[in-house]
Amino acid sequence: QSDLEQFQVDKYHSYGELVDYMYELARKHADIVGIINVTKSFEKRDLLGLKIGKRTPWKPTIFIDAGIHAREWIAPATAIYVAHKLITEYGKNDLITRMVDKFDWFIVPVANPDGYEYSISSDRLWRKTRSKNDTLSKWCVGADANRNWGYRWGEAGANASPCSNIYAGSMPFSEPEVAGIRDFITWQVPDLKLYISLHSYGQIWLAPWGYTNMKPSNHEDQKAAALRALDAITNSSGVHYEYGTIADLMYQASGTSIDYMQDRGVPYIYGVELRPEEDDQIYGFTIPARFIKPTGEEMLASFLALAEYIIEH
Ligand code: ING
Ligand code: ZN
Repeated sequence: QSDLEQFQVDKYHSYGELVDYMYELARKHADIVGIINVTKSFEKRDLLGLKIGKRTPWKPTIFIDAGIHAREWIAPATAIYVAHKLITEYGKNDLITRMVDKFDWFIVPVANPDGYEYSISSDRLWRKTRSKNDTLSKWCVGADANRNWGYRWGEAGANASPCSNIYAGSMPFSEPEVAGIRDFITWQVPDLKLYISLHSYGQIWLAPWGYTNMKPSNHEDQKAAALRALDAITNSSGVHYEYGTIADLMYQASGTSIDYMQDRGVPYIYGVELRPEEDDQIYGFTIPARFIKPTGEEMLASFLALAEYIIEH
């Protein structure tokens, strides 16, 4: 039996195992899958992802990242689950086939591999990157990769202390992972239509902005698309996700990837807080692996619904 058949998408894995699996998918399905090499992490890991789509030029693109926060393990697992489904159901499932034909899907399952590995080896609830800043952060390591983006950097809902869990970093894009994703999207992702960043937890579907309670000018269209995604989730699993802007529904947060993409003019942008629900008292970030499949299924359904909405509009 090959590695591909042995890999369990409904289990948690080390970064190395996920990388091996991505290479395996690209090798076995070379007609629609390629490995993307985004950058190197602070600790010199290759930050890799998948490009899923037929090899034809000029397609609109969808970019999904997960694991920007180390401890949110359900997010990388969900991204891998979705990727595996898009790839293995291509040519079998009609909706998947159509949406893989129409779009290039870029999926980066672990945007913060150093932090992810650290959350496995040393501190399960680690959130930040693992960068070391000699002058400032003698004792405290890492920055919040979701406060490090260069739009409204360091404003409300971010912290200037390296010891804070929402430390914005020494400057915008100080974290190589964040700068690498910015550069990749700038130079290698033409016609980006939909950006989704997977987090946990709370079952919340988030739209821009994070830095302010004001609404972007295309808020109503983003909301209409999001409601389609929420319908798809309901039809898939029956689970409820709340919808709102980051600042309205959660808290003010500046320097997030969401706000950066909105400022760049990407038309549809969402952050998703995956399972469990917000007031969950049992699992939180340490949600058991048996929830990967239903969470993956509901996200796949929602992403496909968004892709369809985008084609219609
Ligand atoms: N929550 C997010 C945080 O960075 C968020 C809120 C989610 C902002 C998605 C932007 C996009 O604080 C978690 N759980 O990390
Ligand atoms: Zn997060």
